[in-house]
Amino acid sequence: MELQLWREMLTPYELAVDELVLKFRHIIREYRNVGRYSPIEQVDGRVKSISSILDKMQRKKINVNDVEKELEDIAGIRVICHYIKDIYRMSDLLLRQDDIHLLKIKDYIKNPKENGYRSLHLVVEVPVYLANEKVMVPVEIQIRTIAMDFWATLEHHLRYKNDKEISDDIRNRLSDCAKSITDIDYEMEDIHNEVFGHHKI
Ligand code: 0O2
Repeated sequence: MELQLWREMLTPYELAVDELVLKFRHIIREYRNVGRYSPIEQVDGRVKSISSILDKMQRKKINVNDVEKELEDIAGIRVICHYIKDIYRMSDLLLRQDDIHLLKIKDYIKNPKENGYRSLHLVVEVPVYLANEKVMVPVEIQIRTIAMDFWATLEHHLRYKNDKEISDDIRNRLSDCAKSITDIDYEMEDIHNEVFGHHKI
């Protein structure tokens, strides 16, 4: 596909990312305006680069005509929360908005991946208004704690920025790190509950 066609195809995804980042920024602002702490530490969005899309198409043997149907994370939002309970609260808050249509939930917190990866993934559809039409755009929202993000960021770097295959030993050590980080996540949440009680945020 020509570069110009890729750019045209990706435009609605860019608008959808902007829209969703804004929604989360509004949530953060609302908490801060009433003097409450915001359970969201950070929110970022991106549209997958053309080269990453091509890599993933190759890896998953996806034909160019099926790319929009098959790739759910062309548009991606990452929301970093403080505590595990915040992840589910933020997900509920978002899904209550009536222009957000849930397509899929993958709960890698309740069911972590074999390598130890944890995060809540929502695939939602949002309306985007182009000059002459309204289109529904799928967006993958990854919601995770600071601790989950710490592990995922370093693991991603070790896996993707490395030409060598990861050995079983390294795989096991990464999985052990994921377990320790999970324990710390729960302990920090316990401490938070003890200090602040189980107040609704
Ligand atoms: P990037 O560079 O972050 O965009 P798959 O991608 O085959 O694992 P699928 O069905 O496409 O699986 O969707 P899934 O499981 O929801 O994963 C999509 C994204 O979640 C990945 O995108 C990563 O961002 C993140 N992710 C999933 N599993 C892992 C993992 O084991 N480690 C880390 N660090 N991140 C993970 P991309 O396109 O793989 O990468």
